[in-house]
Amino acid sequence: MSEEQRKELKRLLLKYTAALKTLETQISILIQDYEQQNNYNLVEHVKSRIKCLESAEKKLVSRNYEVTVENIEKHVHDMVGVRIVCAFLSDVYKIVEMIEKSETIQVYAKKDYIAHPKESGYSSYHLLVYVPIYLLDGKEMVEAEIQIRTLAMDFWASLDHKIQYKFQGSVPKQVQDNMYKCAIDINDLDHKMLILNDKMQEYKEEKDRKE
Ligand code: 0O2
Repeated sequence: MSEEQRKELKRLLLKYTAALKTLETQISILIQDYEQQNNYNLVEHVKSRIKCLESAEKKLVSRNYEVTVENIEKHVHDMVGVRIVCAFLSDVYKIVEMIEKSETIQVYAKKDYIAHPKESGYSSYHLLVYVPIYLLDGKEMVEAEIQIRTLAMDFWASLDHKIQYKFQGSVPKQVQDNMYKCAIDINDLDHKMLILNDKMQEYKEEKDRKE
């Protein structure tokens, strides 16, 4: 890598760091505000990261792009990533709505892998967004990806990541099929838990009315 490219990369990483900080702060404020207004905590936990250069390189190579700093910025849309994990399916859509209303975070694409799971069985809601950052030269919008999923979806995706997703080569069909079946079970559990929670909410409201 030339000195020029090294400088470019350093600056790009600074932009990603700034975007990640802005995104984390904004999301945290939105969650707290929602909790204050609704007396309900929408989120179990939030995880964030800047994609490592090795993964970014792999992504570029897999898509037949030359590995350059320019191509990372242009073609790797999830260099800045935040994952929001919540309890119930309905929470996912409330979080999406909350982020869409934000004036700081600009949503430019939505991928609903809950309504339309991937072939593997992967289920989550992805928002592709722009986040404003302010450097010496002024304002810039930086791309980021927000993944929103339930605890159950997160359990499946985290294990899938270890079992097959990152495996370089072809995964035995039996493993693929069984992972898919587990995803169906996970989806089933999410629906059952949602129904149980709704029932419990109704029960509590009824009880409060009577008292
Ligand atoms: P990692 O290591 O998790 O970061 P784009 O990224 O928008 O150019 P792409 O790759 O089609 O295009 O985006 P997609 O599929 O909408 O989202 C990619 C991310 O979703 C992945 O990032 C994973 O985090 C997650 N994902 C997608 N499919 C699966 C799956 O089958 N299993 C698991 N566990 N996660 C999945 P990375 O960069 O591929 O990986």
